[in-house]
Amino acid sequence: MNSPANSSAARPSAGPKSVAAFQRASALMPGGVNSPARAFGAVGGTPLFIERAEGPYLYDIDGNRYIDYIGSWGPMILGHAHPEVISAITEAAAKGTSYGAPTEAESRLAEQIIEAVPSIEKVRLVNSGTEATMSALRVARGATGRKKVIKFAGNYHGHVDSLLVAAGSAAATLGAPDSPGVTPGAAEDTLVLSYNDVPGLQNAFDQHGDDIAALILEPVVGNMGCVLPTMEFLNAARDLTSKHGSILIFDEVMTGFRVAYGGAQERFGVTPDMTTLGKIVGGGMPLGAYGGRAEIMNQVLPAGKVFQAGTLSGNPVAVAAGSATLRLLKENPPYEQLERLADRLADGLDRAATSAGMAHTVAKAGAMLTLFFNPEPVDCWDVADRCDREAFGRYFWGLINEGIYMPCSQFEALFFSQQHTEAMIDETIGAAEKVLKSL
Ligand code: HOZ
Repeated sequence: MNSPANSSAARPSAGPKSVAAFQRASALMPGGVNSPARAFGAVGGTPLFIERAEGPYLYDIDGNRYIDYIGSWGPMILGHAHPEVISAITEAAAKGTSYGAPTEAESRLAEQIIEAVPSIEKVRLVNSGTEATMSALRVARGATGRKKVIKFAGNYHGHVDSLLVAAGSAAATLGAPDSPGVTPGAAEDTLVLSYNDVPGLQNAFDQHGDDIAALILEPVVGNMGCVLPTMEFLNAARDLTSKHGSILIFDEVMTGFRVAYGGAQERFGVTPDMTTLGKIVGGGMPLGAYGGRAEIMNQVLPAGKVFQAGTLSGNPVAVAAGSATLRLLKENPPYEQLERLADRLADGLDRAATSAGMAHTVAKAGAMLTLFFNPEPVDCWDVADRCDREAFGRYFWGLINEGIYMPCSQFEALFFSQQHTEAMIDETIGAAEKVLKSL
């Protein structure tokens, strides 16, 4: 790769333009960013300021090019600036960017979602994954008339008050899994359990079964690194919620249209009652969705009484991006190719870490993957929490220096796109070999 990022001089931090941009931003915005995950808090140093992105690459304002393994934290499965998505966006924008009135395009996207996701018979479009999970919980509580919700430590469902307890993602990364500002009242009906702990789940239902409105989980966790569920755990979640009349919600904001076109529920053959979506469903624009069985979704106003609304919900530009993305994924499914590349990357990182004598494990599902700096198989937050964060930070910056942009936290899965090639994966493995040996 012919880029300054690959020059032999070690660059311990961002380039001078990013450093200056971050100083300016820090005076204007809290921590210099509009979302904490991107602030490099867990790896130290200054975040890279991005000028543009194309296909599998990010370009920073200092003129460096990187193979991108965050893909905007999930949405960019087709690669950045896919020509057909960009033309759908520009065509829609030329007709006006927001109407506050229904469009036929919303029904097209709704049909695409319903056709793809096994659990969804009816869907509501919103603006983000956070909005989707917040709304799904309200509907579940409204539909059941119950208050309690089960979530799992290290799972992250956006910054919804009642779910911002033992949260993963930036909340875990930056040491604020239970945010100040979340009142005890908001969180008192949230039961936090350990992921993959079937006896713990059984016990919670034995004690509180008839009070539990919903159980929400990431069916592959992306927010404590990539953590896989056991089938026993998913089946227990399905059986216990059915038995107790609780609503099972799969948060597929990360996994939807990524680990399979129909998400983790298609991949594992376990169908929840409700599903939340974000990221890929918006094709890189701000769009989320929640849906489920018709009888549940018919509780939502104006069909039912559970209130949820939004001026920009079903926004025509976001809908155009999402709809084009789903169409392209359906017409030309990249999933087998992504799976092959994930195998290649996982094997290569495993070999690189082994030959560097670095204690590690690798976990993956489709085009999401994590190299954990921990020799134990990571199956829940307590194990994830024991990873060597300091080694991860040095690995991260070493790779940046090699032109590889990984997630800036041990507790975020990496994502790649259909524009990534075997040669890029091999280049990444080569860079990881070099960096890991130097740690
Ligand atoms: N919530 C995203 C990661 N799990 C990060 C969003 C961002 O900072 O851009």
